[in-house]
Amino acid sequence: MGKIKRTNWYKDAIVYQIYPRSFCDSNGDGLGDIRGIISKIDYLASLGVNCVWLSPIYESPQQDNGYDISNYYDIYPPFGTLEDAKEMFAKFKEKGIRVIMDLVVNHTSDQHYWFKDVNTNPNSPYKDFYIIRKKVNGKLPNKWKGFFHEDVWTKLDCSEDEYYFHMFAKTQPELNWENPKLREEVKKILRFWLDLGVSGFRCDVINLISKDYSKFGYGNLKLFLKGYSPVVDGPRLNEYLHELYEDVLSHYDCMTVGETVFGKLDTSNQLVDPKNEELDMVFNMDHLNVDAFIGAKWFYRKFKLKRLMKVVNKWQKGLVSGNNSLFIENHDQRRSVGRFGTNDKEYRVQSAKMLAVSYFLLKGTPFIYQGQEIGMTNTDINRLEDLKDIEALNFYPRIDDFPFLKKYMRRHFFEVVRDNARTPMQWDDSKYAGFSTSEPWLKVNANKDKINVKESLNDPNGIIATYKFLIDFRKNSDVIKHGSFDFIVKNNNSIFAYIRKKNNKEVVVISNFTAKEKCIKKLEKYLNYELCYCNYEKDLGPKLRPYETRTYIKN
Ligand code: TEU
Repeated sequence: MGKIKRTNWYKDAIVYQIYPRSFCDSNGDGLGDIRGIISKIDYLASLGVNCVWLSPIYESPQQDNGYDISNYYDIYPPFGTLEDAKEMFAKFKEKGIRVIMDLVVNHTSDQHYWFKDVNTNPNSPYKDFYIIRKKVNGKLPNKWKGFFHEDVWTKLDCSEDEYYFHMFAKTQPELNWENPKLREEVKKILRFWLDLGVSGFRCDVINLISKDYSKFGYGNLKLFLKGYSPVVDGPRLNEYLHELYEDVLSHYDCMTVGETVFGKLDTSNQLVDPKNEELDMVFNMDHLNVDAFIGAKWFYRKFKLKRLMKVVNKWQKGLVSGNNSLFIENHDQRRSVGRFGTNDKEYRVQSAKMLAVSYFLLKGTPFIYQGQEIGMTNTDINRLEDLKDIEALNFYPRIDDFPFLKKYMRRHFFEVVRDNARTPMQWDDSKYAGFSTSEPWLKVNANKDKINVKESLNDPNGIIATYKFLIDFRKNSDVIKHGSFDFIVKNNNSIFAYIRKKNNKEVVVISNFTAKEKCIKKLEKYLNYELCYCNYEKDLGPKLRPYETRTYIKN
């Protein structure tokens, strides 16, 4: 198949992220599955989204919920079969919804046959697929801890002095992209799924695939303080991604969005600059670090709107392609309601709508994470034994390493764990929230009685209605799709207000990020524009009520 002219459809995409194990369980085993997803396609179509991103559905021992793949060419059996997946792709297509798959190729599972062979066979032909080092004078290159707080080196079973490298769990051995044979294998995986009809990939920790081995001697502290520079944005990153583009991606009308951890604006600009032909978009996390010290969520700090505005301004203005990925939630983050200064109790509904409007009309491609559209909240789990996520379970005992902070860190621990985003989708108020007929793998939130899809759909003023409005508005607005961006209130800790402009048309968003009334008299000029959305009824004076948001247009 030759190269084709890409339509860049992703610029008009509205993406919904599905976390399959928590979305919908069709066979009552407590785990979501593909047939469950199929049963909800009409619902997704009714929202108006035109693309879904599926978190991994591949065969996997699920040590990291599928981000540890043991076979890239088949489905995790409890989720279904490859035939089910094909049927799902076809049904999404019928509804005009594209599917992008999660692509996890920085590491495999330790149960992948390549690694199993390497681990047991000293002469394995796959040895060079992984990053293996021998101890020299009894020493490894470094003593780093990885992202999941484990030693990054683990000994191979078949050797006394050879170790493999992993930034995540020891069950996630890191792949060696320097090896051209490995890169050919990755291309095969991409082609396989693209040929089955998927429209692209969300590329997991993609800026980790090239590493700077010359810095592998860095001390522990240096790794952290230097933003993990030996392992992120390595010297051959652009080259590898261009190779994938040239050999595979340019032959399909597809899109890629790369998750870039500790990604910086200048490196992101290289990745998404269309002339470089690497990625289409990146998921940058700067805005998620506004309530964490030094980018580490365990070091929780109070939210300040000013910090968020600074980051939003930087990326809205600074990305060369002009195409940001817009997101406030995903499967690794706690829920947005109750975060970013908002309130998940008495002002939950207003907060959820306000956040929705505030990010959705920025410049870029919006992503919605399952449950966000009904304002799902953080988990009510408060016992360690009820958590499932490897990251949290590994980290908890390490809190003791921070004697001065441990009290503080324990207090905020449950608030920041990834399981917050992973509780079962709340479809209705039945025992297991309509997610399953038996006990789910992770506890359903008790608030499913009032926070669920059925309830929200029945309410003309429900949060879903706001998302439907936003999706529709976006699809039909040239200003939102292609207009410029500017904040109209600067450096403020309460009001988040911006203007989008194209030709003579304008869209203005004004949001109150606090629970207090705020005067917006100085924005009077815009208050005379045509109001097209407000999350309160009537009475639109020059004062914003708690978490109020308004959208005005000038045509
Ligand atoms: O996440 C990358 C990543 O760095 C996260 O582990 C992040 O540091 C953490 O979640 C913040 O709390 C991706 C996937 O999104 C995540 O689910 C996987 O666990 C991880 O890669 C490994 O594949």
